[in-house]
Amino acid sequence: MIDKAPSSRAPDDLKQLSRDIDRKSMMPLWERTGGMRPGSDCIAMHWHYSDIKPELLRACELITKKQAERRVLVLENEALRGTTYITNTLYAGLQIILPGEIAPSHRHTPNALRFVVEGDGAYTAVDGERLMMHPGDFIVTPNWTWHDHGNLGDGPVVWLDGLDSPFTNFLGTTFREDLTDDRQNLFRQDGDNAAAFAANMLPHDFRPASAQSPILHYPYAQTKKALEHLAATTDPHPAHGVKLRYANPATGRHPFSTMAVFMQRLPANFSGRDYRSTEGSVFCVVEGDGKLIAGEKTFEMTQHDVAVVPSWTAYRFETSTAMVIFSYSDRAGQEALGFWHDEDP
Ligand code: GTQ
Repeated sequence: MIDKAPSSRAPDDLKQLSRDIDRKSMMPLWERTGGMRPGSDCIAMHWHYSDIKPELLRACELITKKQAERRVLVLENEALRGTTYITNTLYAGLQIILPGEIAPSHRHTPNALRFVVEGDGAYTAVDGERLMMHPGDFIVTPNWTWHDHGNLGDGPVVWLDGLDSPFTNFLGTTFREDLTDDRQNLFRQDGDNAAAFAANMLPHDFRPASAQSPILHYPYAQTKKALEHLAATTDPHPAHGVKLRYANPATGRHPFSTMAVFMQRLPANFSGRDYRSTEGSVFCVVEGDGKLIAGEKTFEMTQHDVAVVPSWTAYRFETSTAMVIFSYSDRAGQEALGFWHDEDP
């Protein structure tokens, strides 16, 4: 009989087995605690812009853009200190550039997004074209495209960098390269990219070469107009208000293979329903004030504040004024791999 009852010696023998196999880099699965469940060790967190901004300005006095290459304060999840990650799959940092400065050109395999927080007159050059940045704009830096930043204005400009570097690190696929010149050759005219891809048309012979959006710049002026129109003519979703997803026109899907990107508008005095999904999300307040209640925590959010809600943590919004909130998440990657799941009661 194979399935006979263990003898009285069994508990000691079992412990001995665990010790012996440990030396051989093995472990008994039956001793694993926790088991299989959604979510991660990451925690929901909130960064007040009033805490971030003074430190960015302090960094401006202490290190030049050239020395720093990118003058960025990285928002790290408390559960992931030392990694540069805000969730297991996402990076977030706030970058500041002063008038006249240049952030030298480089390229890397992680995809990057810029969300312009404050200031005017800066540009990011991507793939041979200069894109002027205005507050509320969302800009795509597809992986392996050369990019450098500059500030032609007369005040500091701050934006949020969102990267999928945890994906490339996890997969062992992180490469980067510096350009010898600080500035890349601008072989395209201003407006070329928008003319070819952002007029609800595509060049007739366009064949997507990658999963990233061919549109590089999604101006806030357009996004705001759409949100306001929908807010005036439709009922808000009970959890999300009016929420739009930035689309890749070549696929109808997300602007990146990994990151989904959104802008939502919540009306004044909104009391949102709880929602959770397997995606981890980074939120940045564009306009207005309100609460983000994530799990047991309540964050009093105001303009330019950033918050993170990790996978499978239930959250909801309560507003005082109307609020506009930008966000990005790893939903695109989860959907592509067939793992995304949500709970919308
Ligand atoms: O501006 O190219 O926050 O390469 C991290 C890595 C910004 C950038 C970051 C980067 C950049």
